[in-house]
Amino acid sequence: MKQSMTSLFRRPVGVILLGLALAIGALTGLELEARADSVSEQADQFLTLMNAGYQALYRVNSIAQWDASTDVKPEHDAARETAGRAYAAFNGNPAVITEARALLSQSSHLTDLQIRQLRQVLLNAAEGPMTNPDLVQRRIAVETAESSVLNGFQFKLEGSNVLANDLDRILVHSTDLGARKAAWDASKRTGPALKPGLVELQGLRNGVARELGHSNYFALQVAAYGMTDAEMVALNEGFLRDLRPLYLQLHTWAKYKLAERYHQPVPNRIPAHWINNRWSQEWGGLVEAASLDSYFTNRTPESITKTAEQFYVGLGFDKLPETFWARSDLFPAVPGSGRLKNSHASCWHIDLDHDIRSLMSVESNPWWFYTAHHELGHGYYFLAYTRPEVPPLLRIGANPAFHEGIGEQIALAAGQIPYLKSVGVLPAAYQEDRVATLLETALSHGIPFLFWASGTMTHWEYDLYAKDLASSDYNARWWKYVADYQGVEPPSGPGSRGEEFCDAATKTHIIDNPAYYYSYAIATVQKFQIHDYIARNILHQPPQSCNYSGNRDVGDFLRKFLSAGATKDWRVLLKEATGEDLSTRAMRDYFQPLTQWLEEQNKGRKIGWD
Ligand code: X8Z
Ligand code: ZN
Repeated sequence: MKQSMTSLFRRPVGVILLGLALAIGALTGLELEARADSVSEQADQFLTLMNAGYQALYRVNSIAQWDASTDVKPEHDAARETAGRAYAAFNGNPAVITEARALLSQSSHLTDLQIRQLRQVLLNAAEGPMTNPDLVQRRIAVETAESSVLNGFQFKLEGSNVLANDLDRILVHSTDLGARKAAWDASKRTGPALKPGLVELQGLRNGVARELGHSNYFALQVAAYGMTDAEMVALNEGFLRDLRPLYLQLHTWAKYKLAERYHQPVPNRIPAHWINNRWSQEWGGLVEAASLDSYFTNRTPESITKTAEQFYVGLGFDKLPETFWARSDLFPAVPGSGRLKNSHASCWHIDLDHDIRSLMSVESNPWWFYTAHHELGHGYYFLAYTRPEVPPLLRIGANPAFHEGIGEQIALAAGQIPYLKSVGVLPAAYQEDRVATLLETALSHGIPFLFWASGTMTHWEYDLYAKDLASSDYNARWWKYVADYQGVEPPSGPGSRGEEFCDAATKTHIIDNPAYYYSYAIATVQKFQIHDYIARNILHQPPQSCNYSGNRDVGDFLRKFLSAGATKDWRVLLKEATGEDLSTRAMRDYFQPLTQWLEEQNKGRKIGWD
């Protein structure tokens, strides 16, 4: 997802700036206090103003960021920076902070909805507190410059320009280890270009968070869950503890399989370029009997996004607004067009109303099929909570993991064989190999992903912000976690990725969506819980092989918690929806049939890497 903000230079410049000036002027006076005859009325007046200013500037900021991400050029970067400053000038205004704090100190006179909005005002302020304008402006400038480097990076392979999709294609299909290593190496070249900015951002982001009393930037992000940073790390470690036995079996099976594929001795840890993903975060494509590649070769990229929309429409959701199709940027930039765009998929709630857009580079293959369903999940969540009962300040997920989880869960459902047959992606005669499907699901969007997300990403970013990780240790720490949590090593062996590289910075989120990645881990756990509930209690079908297609009861069930946005506590929403607290129970149940099969396959093999 993209929480964002822009085009101050397009239409509404005068209106926005005038409104902004009036709003700030109004806040700095004490008129509010004089006029309001009760705390609650005072809060209502303040929140009316905040919601209006926030929504207007959110839109301005989003459009500037959208332009900068879809067409990288200096004038778009300049507009993004200016819009970012205007957004911070309003949301981080010291008068806003003082007023929100004063109101919250009298919370016994406030409603739950008012308290939630006021807390959100303070979280928004903490991203750009104008109690320290210099810090905020430097953060915005460095983030703009870093995104520009990342989004405009020209990958090269043997001297030729290539796109990220081209590198991914080699990692997915090539069996030539030399070509695989070249693609992997090429994908890591953004790291050194991004490292100096990341070093600056480490200090600037922590500085910004500390300005309003958060202990570090990681803690500020985790505050969206109502948790401390240490609690978040402990939650993620719990996931890893629960799933470690299954991961060790999968890791063992995978390394034997890969050694056979590449005619190599079986390694202890898996060399990163043997795996189909630049960061070894997903291990798809290892199970030939479950490969769906051939069923996508005759489809168009357009049909991929339309099929994804159809999934949601079948559950009773509206078609996407016409503006979604007119304004989104869904396909790779045309080679030679000179346009460079962000290659990472995202979905944007531009105006916190009905202007929703997705930025993707869709090609016709199973990975983009999955990702299109993921992105539209964000889009349908935006639309579900865009209603008068949910004020703009609370038009966000119940927590960030809810936002990631919905599309993840729909993508899980859209990958199930009975569904794929019912919509004609697979022929009616397709014979499912149940173990193969389950193994592919575990490898591609389940278990290794958690060891990357809860393990490597969460721990490295925790160290970066909460432990002020020294820049001389960035890469060593990165590969220590890759080795310890994922059981993966660099292509040229341990110790071959010195500090002249910065492999963490090659991951989009480290630059663009910092201290957020545990949200995907929680989303992964939660998607199995919600899917489990739907399969057992609404569809009465096995969770591993079911079909949501056309089921309005499933749509009604989802809409109930999606439409709440952040007006309710996420723990309450999850419990109300599934009857359970957050737990790996459903995930373990889902893959339970694999355990015995894996143990048989791995008989006599050394399990794990230590
Ligand atoms: O970043 C994403 C989405 C955008 S919200 C495509 N995902 C994570 C990643 O690519 O690393 C989806 C799953 C994990
Ligand atoms: Zn997402």
